[in-house]
Amino acid sequence: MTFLHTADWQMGKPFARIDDEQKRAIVRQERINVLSRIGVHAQEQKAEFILVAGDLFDSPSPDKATVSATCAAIGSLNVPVYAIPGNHDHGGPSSVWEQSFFIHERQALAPNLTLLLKAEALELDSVVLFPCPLLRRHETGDTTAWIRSTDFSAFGTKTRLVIAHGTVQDFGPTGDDEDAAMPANYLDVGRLPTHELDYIALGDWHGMKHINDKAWYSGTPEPDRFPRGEGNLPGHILNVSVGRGEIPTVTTLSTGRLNWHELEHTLSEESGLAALEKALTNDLSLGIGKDLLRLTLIGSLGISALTELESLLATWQSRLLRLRLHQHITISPTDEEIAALTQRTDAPLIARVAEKLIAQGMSDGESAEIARSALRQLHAALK
Ligand SMILES: [Mn+2]
Repeated sequence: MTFLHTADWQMGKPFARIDDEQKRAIVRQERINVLSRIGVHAQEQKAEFILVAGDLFDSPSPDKATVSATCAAIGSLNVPVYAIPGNHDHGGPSSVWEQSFFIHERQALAPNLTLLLKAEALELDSVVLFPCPLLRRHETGDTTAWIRSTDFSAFGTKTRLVIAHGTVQDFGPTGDDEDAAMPANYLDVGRLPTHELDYIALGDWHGMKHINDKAWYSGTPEPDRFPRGEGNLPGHILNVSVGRGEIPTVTTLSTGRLNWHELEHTLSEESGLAALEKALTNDLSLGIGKDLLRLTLIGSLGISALTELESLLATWQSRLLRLRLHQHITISPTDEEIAALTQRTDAPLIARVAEKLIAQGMSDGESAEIARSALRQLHAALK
């Protein structure tokens, strides 16, 4: 028996930090588009159904257009889809799942979608699902705990699948969720009666992650943030083949389209801007309208080179879906530039001012920043 495991679609994620409205729309739309790529995999793999381990929507109150577009995209998947609410789209009173508009659109557009809003076994033809829905954003209890007291004898030889959303281990100070200040939604996977279960489909961690023989995070099918640390592999879904009492065979299928890059680059007078251009064009092979880049620039540049850098960055600002810049460049006038500014026998006052600005611009802080900016203006004015 084969099925697909995915999670963290976060439909309707606003991407508010992308200033350009058109680019923001592209990044948002790609989250809907990824479902058609999941659909192709479902056909090719002959998947019986798709499990969505939480955070189908980015918020418990997505706008109507997001609800309609998501239901239509799910409806075009030609297999049943089973989903639990996660922390972003938790269940409970007045959640999206209870709203009449969602209920209407689900019936009209996505009759193949089943929401698992209760922590109780759901017996299907060949499998039993053990859903662990989140009914609030931060759950202090372990949502998988109810499974421990289940009487499994009733389920015979049907394959048993757990669907849960949360953290299974300390992934770092905030886990993978931007708003989780403490380890809420902790899942004690180690206490599950593993021998009675065949697969544990986990959601919340946005990268693909193998927890044990039976427990996996699929990660988000379309990356939605800049990389965090090693071993994070977003942009995939998992193809799972398993029967009762077997160790599942799990393979990774690629679904992501947008590339979220991270680059730290040191600029120097010797390497100039050519090395940076090469890194962006050849090494990252950044293209138009498909890449986002977090770029950290360190080092120092001369006055003219700094102006050239600004023009280079403006070009990439235009080409990329997003350029998030952390610039720690110090201005370091070339010998030529210093000479041109300070050795002006025709204007000794300018020479003295320039000398002072150069000295002030060497240090850190706001006044150094102002000095560097003043020096650039002086340089431009005298050109
Ligand atoms: Mn989550």
